[in-house]
Amino acid sequence: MTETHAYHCGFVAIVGRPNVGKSTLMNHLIGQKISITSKKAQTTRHRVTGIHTDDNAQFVFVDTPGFQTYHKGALNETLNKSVKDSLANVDCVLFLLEAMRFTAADREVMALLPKRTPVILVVNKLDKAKDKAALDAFIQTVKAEFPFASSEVVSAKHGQRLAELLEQVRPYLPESMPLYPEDMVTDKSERFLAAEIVREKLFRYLGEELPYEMNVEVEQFEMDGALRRIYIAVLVDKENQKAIVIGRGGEKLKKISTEARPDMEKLFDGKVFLEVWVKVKSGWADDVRFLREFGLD
Ligand code: GDP
Ligand code: K
Ligand code: MG
Repeated sequence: MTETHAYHCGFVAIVGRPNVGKSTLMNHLIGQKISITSKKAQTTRHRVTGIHTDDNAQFVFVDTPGFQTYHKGALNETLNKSVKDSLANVDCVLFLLEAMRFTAADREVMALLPKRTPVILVVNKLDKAKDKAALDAFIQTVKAEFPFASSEVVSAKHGQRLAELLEQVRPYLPESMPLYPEDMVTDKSERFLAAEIVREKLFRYLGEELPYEMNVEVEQFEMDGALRRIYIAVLVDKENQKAIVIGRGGEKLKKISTEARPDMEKLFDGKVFLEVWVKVKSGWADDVRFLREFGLD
């Protein structure tokens, strides 16, 4: 008797309160060497961020709209509904917790978990939990509060037990042809990823000094043969914030772009020329108004 192996493909949402390790998990699940080989293949009802493809299945990991804005405060009613709807439409949900920590914020996210879609409890930061018995007890406590389909303990940062996690998800992926090319790992554009890298460095080097209202904008992204020329503006509200981002003698901004460039080269698999500067938003807005008065835009 010959057996034919059907291909499977499905959507997997990664949810959890801020800092449980969702982004770290996503990065490790889709592989260390991220090289974008194709742009958006098709639009779906989901916000796709990471794709893992193997011989038998394609796992499409999605950000859930609503969770992005979660850090700004408690989820409001409308957001709750949109989160619930999007979670009901995936094939599997990964609910992330940090080992030995189960907070009010975790419970708020938990309250939005779907009842009909399988939810896997993923206890992350295994490396931080030294006491095995305490960890088991912790998992039992959490499991008592929601009918999880299964659970897995991982360390996203150290890439521990991620293969086991994929095996837990696999049975929930429906039979389907792959939706994306096999070498595609993300549907985010290079422009978007370039801005994210600069944002990450700003967070790292400004810390507490980080201006609350700050935007990172790619003003220009052009190919010059194989060289990518990327011009990025950091938009802040006030002059004094501009000084903070630039740093004494320009050291902060220099460090930010010096570190962002090699990250981009690795990600895009090619040489990058990068220029990052800081602009005060109000001045910029005034420029637009000025242009409008003269009918130039
Ligand atoms: P997100 O807000 O849920 O996307 O969380 P991040 O992925 O940004 O991670 C938040 C912090 O947790 C970062 O400092 C990560 O390095 C750290 N982190 C993520 N996974 C692990 C892990 O397995 N072990 C440890 N010790 N730290 C982790
Ligand atoms: K974070
Ligand atoms: Mg994140």
